[in-house]
Amino acid sequence: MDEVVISRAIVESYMKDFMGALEVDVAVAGAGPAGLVTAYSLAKEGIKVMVLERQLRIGGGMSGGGMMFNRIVVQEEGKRILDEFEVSVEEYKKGYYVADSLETISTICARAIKAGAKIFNLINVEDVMVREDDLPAAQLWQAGRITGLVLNWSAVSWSKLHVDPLTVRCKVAVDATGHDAEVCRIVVEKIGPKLRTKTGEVMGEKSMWAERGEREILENTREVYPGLVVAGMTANAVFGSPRMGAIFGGMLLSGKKAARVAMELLK
Ligand code: 48F
Repeated sequence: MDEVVISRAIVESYMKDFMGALEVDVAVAGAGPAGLVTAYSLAKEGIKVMVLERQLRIGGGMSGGGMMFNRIVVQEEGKRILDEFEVSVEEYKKGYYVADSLETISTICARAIKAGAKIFNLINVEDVMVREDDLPAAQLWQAGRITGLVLNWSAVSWSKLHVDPLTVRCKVAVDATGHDAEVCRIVVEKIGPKLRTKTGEVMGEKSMWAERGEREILENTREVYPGLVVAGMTANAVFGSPRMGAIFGGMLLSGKKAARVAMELLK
């Protein structure tokens, strides 16, 4: 075996995918359960989608289950999605189903990749691109739309190096960065309080309330700024809804809805 051939294979194969992903229909920030289900649902419809994940591992909070017990609970609607992914699920009590969090997240990730989603780990989304060709620059920040995500290697931000980023152009961006709603916070910081929330800002998630959190997440999964859709815990954080803890049906359902919203916007 030739080490240089191994190196060429890795770099060429990666670059082919990365170059192909620089202009996509949908760019998703965050490879937690919501982002991965969004990516899977879009890719299986033939939509060009890429996912950017800051960490080495994918899966966000799902692998840790509840308090590091690596199990998740889903309700009836969530179970139907796990059945679709062929993840093993056990009924614990009527209306409560339990699954292995590692089996769940690794299966969803594998299915997303097989469906054609391109997932890049160790890349941090640090800014957005905003454009509106017909507008004078002074009005751009009032009425522009998100046209891309700005990225850098996670290692660059972790080591606080000053290295300029690169950019991905997309027709729709999805913020699936979890509790911190990072892309939405960037929009507020750089563009102002222009989100479609009561305050225009990220309202912040409320204390644990599984029933309400799971119910409200679907309503909250929508376009929050032109060209920017929120999915998963970000949706509840942005609209000021409760967190729901280790019940994960809402994340899966939100991922599916985010894909539907993105497809509408692509039309
Ligand atoms: O946190 P995360 O799992 O979000 P989610 O998909 O699911 C939430 C649940 O895990 C759980 C819950 C369920 O009841 O409340 O918390 O909404 O996944 C978010 C992913 O986004 C990555 C982060 O590393 C994680 O894997 N991420 C966050 N900020 C960035 C990012 C960023 N700026 N750039 C790239 N990735």
